[in-house]
This record gives sequence, structure tokens and C-alpha cells, in this order.
Amino acid sequence: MIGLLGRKIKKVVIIEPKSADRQVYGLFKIPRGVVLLATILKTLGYEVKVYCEDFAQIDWDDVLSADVVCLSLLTATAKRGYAVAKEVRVREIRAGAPYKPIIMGGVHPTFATEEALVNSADFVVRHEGDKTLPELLEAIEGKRELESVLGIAFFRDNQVIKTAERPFLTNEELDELPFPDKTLVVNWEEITTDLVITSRGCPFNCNFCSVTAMFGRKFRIRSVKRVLDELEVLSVNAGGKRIVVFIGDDNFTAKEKRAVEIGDGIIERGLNLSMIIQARTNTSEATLAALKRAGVGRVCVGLESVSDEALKESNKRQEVKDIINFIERCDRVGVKIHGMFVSGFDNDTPRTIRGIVKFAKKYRRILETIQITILTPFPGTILYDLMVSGGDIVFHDWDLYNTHTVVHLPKKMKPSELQRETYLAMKRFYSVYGIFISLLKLNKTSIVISLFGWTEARRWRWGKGFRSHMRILRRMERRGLFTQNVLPDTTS
Ligand code: B12
Ligand code: SF4
Repeated sequence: MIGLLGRKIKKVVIIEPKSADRQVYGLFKIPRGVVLLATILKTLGYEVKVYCEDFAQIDWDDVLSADVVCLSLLTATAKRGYAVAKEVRVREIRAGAPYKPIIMGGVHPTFATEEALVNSADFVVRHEGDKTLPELLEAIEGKRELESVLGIAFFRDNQVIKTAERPFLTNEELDELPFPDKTLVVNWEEITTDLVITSRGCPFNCNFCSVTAMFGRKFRIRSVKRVLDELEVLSVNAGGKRIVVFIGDDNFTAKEKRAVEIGDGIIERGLNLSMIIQARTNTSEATLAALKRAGVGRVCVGLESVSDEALKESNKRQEVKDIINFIERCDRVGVKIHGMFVSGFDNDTPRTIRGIVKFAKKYRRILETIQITILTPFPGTILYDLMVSGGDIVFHDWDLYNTHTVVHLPKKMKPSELQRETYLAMKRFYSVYGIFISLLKLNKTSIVISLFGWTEARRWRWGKGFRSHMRILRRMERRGLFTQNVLPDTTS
């Protein structure tokens, strides 16, 4: 540790590794908080470069010329991140380059801190990194005591030292953050959609979600003016051309009045935006209408299930009737829905999963696109603790935590059934018939999405990951390894 401190830092490389297997999310070229972190460091005078492995190959010479290497990890990208960190070590030894501190941050290292430290991280930054990372760099440069930096972890004398947690940024502090400068990302021209985050945290506490553990239950917000300024810069940079912006807030309409003010401001400033937001089903019709006027064409909603039992189990605080009311509101206003469903709750059976497709097809006109992902116990969530104590986790390999792969023991069906039925459900929704209907409607977006859904659902089926996982699940089932926890299906 001592040898790591007191060195001059000029250049920092930040890497967002990709997931292990080819998966549909890798096609969305949207970097997360790394762009903001890079911009913060740039304003402090560091030379910074960001590699998002989904669309830029790591240039190892560039990495070796940096003074510090940062890695941003989700659970699904953790193992790849550890491999990259190891590669940094191997390459610097081979090149005779000086040992460079490796800093890991993001949602996975926040909750699997010790794991990150034994996988080549010299430091882990827990929770928000906006203030922690600059302070940690100062400590590495010897300008302050390491222990004075809140929210970090490191090894000392074979012990993990965790400094006290850093309070979450206040609304005022969020407003002081610079606008993310995407040109710091290698191959930034390939970024498909601009990501704008206007708030952090969520007042709800769904048991499968990492957001509240990571960012807290207080809904912290940037001011309307600041958000509009950021959107205006994006619009001006695009020369006024219509651009697609993903408002990545987990619950953008948690404060409806504010959401409407942002919408109205977009119109007043004459910004030409096509926006996608994430919201809950309790969003009112008036808010949806105001946002539609401002350019929100699609809303991504965690519908989660069409079973009230499952909704209750997940602590989602919404019922199927709320989902239907919401769909009807969106229909009246003309906003399309991307419905995000989850399969594999304790009370789910193959019939529940088929019910999702039936439901989604019924409302297809508004529920234009869907995703059915498999319930996944991410570290830090309530679900993770429940499954660990219940002995329900079967696979601890993070590469499988991509929400496409069964890693737990469902209670009312076999794991292979959950895997297969989820795949079949996606295939049924994204069928040739669906493509035909969108062709009839002559709706370009709908045609593109249907074709995309059709190919992806099938590609996933024939991908290496799906087939080998199905084989493993079936082999384990044949050996009777799963039977002890499986409850009978009482719904038939
Ligand atoms: C935009 C987004 C996406 C986009 C783009 C993702 C991408 N490039 O990977 C899309 C839609 C494609 C997507 C896909 C997926 N996502 Co996503 N996504 C988000 C979302 C909504 C916003 C991300 C964001 O910008 N946050 C705001 C910034 C400021 O936060 P941040 O990136 O975490 O960075 C801060 C800190 O973490 C920290 N930090 C982060 N990295 C580092 C690195 C260093 C060195 C330091 C010091 C600090 C630091 O400092 C930053 C500033 O404070 C988050 C929810 C959320 N609120 O974060 C979910 C989230 C990250 N996604 C999640 C998941 C599960 C997925 C998927 C597996 C699929 C799915 N079912 O949603 C895929 C996997 C993608 C992949 N790469 O493999 C989970 C991750 C849980 C986990 N434990 O891994 C989250 C937390 C949502 C949730 N409900 O739990 N996602
Ligand atoms: S799933 Fe959505 S509503 Fe539930 S805690 Fe996460 S962000 Fe909040």
C-alpha cells in the first residue's frame, strides 16, 4: 500500500467492461456513469479516456501509459472486469511498466467489495463516486490521508479497511456536477443514444432491485433548469437535428410536477427531442400527456408480472389492475410502452409466463415491445439475502447474472422449465405475425423493433450460453439435485 501512495497522476483510463456472453443489452451503446466521472476528472485537470468494451476495443498501450486504471462494474460484467484488471498486471510486468493503482467502482464492487479487492483492485469506491474518486486520486498523490476519504475500501496488513460511508450527494451537489462529455469516450460517435440522468434514488424498495441499496430511498433531484440546460446543450451539439435521449432515471415521474415542468421547459426552449423515460404505473394521465407533448414517445415500465401474488412477493406495490389502468392511460395519450416483465418468482409456473405473453399480445397496440427477464438475485438486494438464507441460489458465477439465465431455484417449476418458458414467451411475442402486423401499420419504429425482437429471441436460443446452460440444468435435474425445494404447482 505504502508504495502506491505519493505518486503524480496525470492520466486516468476508465474501462466499462462488456458482459461475457453475447446478449441483447450489449447492442445498446450507452455508457453509464463513467462519462460523468471522466468529465469530473477532466475539469480537475486530469487527462482522461473511457473505453466501453461494448463498442471499443481496449488499446493496451494506451492503458499502460496511464497512471491509474479505473473499472466500472455491474454484476454481469464483474468477471470480465477482474480479467481486465489481471491483464493490466500481466502486461505491466511484461512491459516493465510501473505498477499502477487499479480502482473499481459501480454497483457490483459496492456490494462485493472484498471480492473486488482480491481480484486485483487496489481500491474500491462504494456507492457514488463523483466526490470519492477525485479525493481518492488526491490521497494516492499523497495530498491527503487515505483514511479521510469516505466511501472507499482497501487492503492494509491483510485486512480489509472500509472507511465510513459517504453521504449521498444532495440536490445542490447534484446540480454542481458537470454535464457528461461523451467525447471522452473512445469511439463516442458509435453511442446510439444520449443518456441523461436527472435524479438519483427511488422511494420504493422492490426486493429484486439494486437501486435503493445503491443510491438510497430518498429521491434526489437536479433542478429543472439544470436538466433543461443539459438537454439544450445536447440539442445544440446535434445542430437542432432530432435526437434520441434516454432519461435513465429509474423513476422519472416520482415527482410528477417536476416531470411536467421539465416537459414544458423542453417545449418553451423549442428542443427537438425524441425521449424515452422510465416510470412507474402510478404516473397520471396529465403527466403522460405533458411528456408526450415534449417528445416522450415511449415509456419503459417495470410491469414485472401479471400475477398479483408475484407483484406482492416482489414488494412492487402495484397490482395487475394498476398495470391495466396505466396501459389505458398511455393509450389515450398516445405514448407507447416498453413493458419490462420478470419471470421466476416463487409462485410463478409455466402458466404464469405464458400468461405474460397472452396479456402483452392483448395490449400489443400500446405495449409495443416487451422484455421478459429472469429473476436474478443481485448482491446488495433484499432478494439476494432472502435467497442466500433460503439456500435458493444454484449458480454463483456472475457471468450468468445477465437476467437471461436461471441462477436460482424457482419453487413451482423446474429451473429448465423457467429457462425454456421464458425463451418461448419472448419467441411467441416476437413472432412472424407480430412483424406482419407492424408491416400492416406501416410504422417504421414498430417494424424495426419487431424484426429486432424476432432475430434476437432466436439468436439467443441458438447461442452457446443458452444451449450449454439448458444442458447443465437438465443434467442436474436428472440427478435429482433440485427437487428438495420445489413446491407443487397448486394453480392448475
Ligand atoms: C442505463 C442503464 C442501462 C442501459 C445501459 C447499460 C450499460 N452500458 O451497461 C441498458 C438499458 C442497456 C442496461 C442494460 C442492463 N442493465 Co442496466 N441500468 C441502467 C440504469 C437505469 C442507469 C445507469 C446510470 O447511468 N446510472 C447513473 C450513474 C450516475 O450511476 P453509475 O453508472 O452506477 O455510476 C455511479 C456509481 O456507481 C459510481 N461508479 C460507477 N462506476 C465506477 C467506477 C469507478 C472507478 C468509480 C470510482 C466509481 C464508479 O460512480 C458513479 C457516479 O456516482 C441503471 C440503474 C441506475 N440507477 O444506475 C440500471 C442497472 C445498472 N442495470 C442493471 C441491470 C441488471 C442491467 C442488465 C443486466 C439487464 C436488465 N435486466 O436491466 C443489462 C446489462 C448491461 C450490461 N452492460 O451487461 C442493474 C445492475 C444490477 C447489478 N448488480 O449489476 C441496475 C442497477 C438496475 C437495477 N434495477 O438494479 N442498463
Ligand atoms: S424497481 Fe423501480 S420502483 Fe422498484 S425500487 Fe427499483 S427503481 Fe424503484
